[in-house]
Amino acid sequence: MIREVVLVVPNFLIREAFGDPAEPPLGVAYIGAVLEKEGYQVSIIEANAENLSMQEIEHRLLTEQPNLVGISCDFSPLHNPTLQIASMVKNKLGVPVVVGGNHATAAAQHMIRQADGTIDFIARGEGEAVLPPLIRALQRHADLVSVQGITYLYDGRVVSTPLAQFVHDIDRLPFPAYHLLPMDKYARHAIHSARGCPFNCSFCAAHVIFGHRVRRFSAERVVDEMEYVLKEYGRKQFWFSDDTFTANQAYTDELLDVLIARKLNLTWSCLTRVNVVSRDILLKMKEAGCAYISYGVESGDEAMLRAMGKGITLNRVRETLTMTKQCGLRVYAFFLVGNPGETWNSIRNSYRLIKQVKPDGASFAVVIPLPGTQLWDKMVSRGFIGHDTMQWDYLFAKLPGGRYKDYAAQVAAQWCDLTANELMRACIIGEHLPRVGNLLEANRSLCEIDGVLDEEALRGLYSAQDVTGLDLDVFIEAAREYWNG
Ligand code: B12
Ligand code: SF4
Repeated sequence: MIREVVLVVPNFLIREAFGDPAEPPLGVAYIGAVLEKEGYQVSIIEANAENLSMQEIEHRLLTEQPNLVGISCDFSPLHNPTLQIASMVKNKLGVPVVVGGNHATAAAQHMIRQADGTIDFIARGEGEAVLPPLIRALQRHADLVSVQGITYLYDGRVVSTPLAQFVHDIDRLPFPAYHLLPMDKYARHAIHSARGCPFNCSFCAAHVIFGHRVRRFSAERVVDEMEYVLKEYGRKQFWFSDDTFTANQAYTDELLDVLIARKLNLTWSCLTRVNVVSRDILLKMKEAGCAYISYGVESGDEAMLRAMGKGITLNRVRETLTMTKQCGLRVYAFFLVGNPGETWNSIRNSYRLIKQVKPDGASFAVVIPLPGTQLWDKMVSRGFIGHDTMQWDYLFAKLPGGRYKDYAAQVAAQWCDLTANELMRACIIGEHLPRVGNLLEANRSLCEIDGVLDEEALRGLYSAQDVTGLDLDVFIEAAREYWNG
């Protein structure tokens, strides 16, 4: 009889790069809420927020003695930690193990084989649609082929049943089970106003779980949830972690009206694209408490944007970023380097774009071929990568001081015109460009002699300013790129 379920979020082990976890994991929180509604006793071991070691996770599991364990493998770097936890659960508790999440869904066939019996099921797609029917089938000893969205081993063969339907009316989902999470560990609160993104960028895996059709929560419900989190947990800062927050501007408009009318006095931020905002929406976002917008710009090179299937033009990028700043919102621009076709010249075009539009901040990352993306399929077919060769453990994003671990760069260097070192260097310089550019602009008369950048003066500027976390050589190189761009 399955009555008690424990959901485990493995430790991301990326504190060095990101600091403490900023926001709660919504996936397991939704699943927990749905299972509780069906009468199960649920707890969540949030090993990431609580920074738990494998031994500590094991200790918690042995104390809880659940009848079923679910593990969240949303991110590819969690591939091995997930297998380790599954193996420990099988050996120590011997109860059914179900793994779900973005990476598990896209890599289901490979993962179930590799787990060699320690994972019983991979639940593909939205957990709310798969886990409850799976548990019911297990209780009744029913034929598993009737459960949609699962992958399992049967007689040594991998069986994958057809995907379950998307949750049709997401408004009927309960609020995420925040009470099961260590809420005091998060700096800000993540919330979703919709699921799905209609675009199809070659490097992006967001569609693996939510697909391309946008399903929205009602505006009232989203603001009710924000109010609930404010009252219960005192949270005043939110991040809409929707794939593309303004994908449906008519809906965003409605949501903003409700936010403004409720006068909750919250600040928030979101992630979106340059081609789905207008001046009116931006002004209203400001009025509703939006502090900054992160735009997926990806590149300042028109050919690279086309190659990524990004569906935006540089003109539109310039126009939107400028307009956003004019509307009183801060702007962050996300860039990727290392897509097929990347050269130093295309990277310089990204730097030029930064010089032109002056975002408040820029994030540069080496592209990772994620299972389920067009980039992944293409590079597997060209023989550069495969499930057996990817070393997911080495993929953690960044190290302190803006230095990058080099694995993603080594992988990407196989198909673009740059070495791994050059790709990493490109990211470090790009990330510092807005700050160095500002310093340079403010001290232009000091640093320029007859139209030429004076490197001696630059060194003086470096020692006179607070440039914490920035090496002198990066400062000089970024200043040169900015000056010559
Ligand atoms: C918020 C977010 C983050 C936050 C995480 C916050 C947190 N505490 O979870 C931060 C900023 C830390 C982050 C970091 C990274 N992220 Co991120 N992130 C997201 C984002 C935007 C939203 C995730 C979310 O909340 N979804 C909402 C919930 C409801 O959905 P869900 O998590 O998918 O959960 C559902 C299902 O997956 C499933 N499910 C999940 N767990 C389980 C468990 C069980 C037992 C079952 C049955 C089902 C199940 O059911 C859930 C409910 O429907 C997604 C984009 C997206 N659309 O998913 C990218 C995304 C998940 N991130 C991605 C990546 C690549 C990363 C990084 C590797 C980036 C980097 N280079 O550093 C790091 C990974 C960190 C690490 N572990 O090493 C990829 C993941 C793909 C992949 N194969 O790895 C995504 C899909 C983005 C993309 N464009 O491709 N990320
Ligand atoms: S990168 Fe952003 S816009 Fe492109 S498909 Fe992914 S979520 Fe949608």
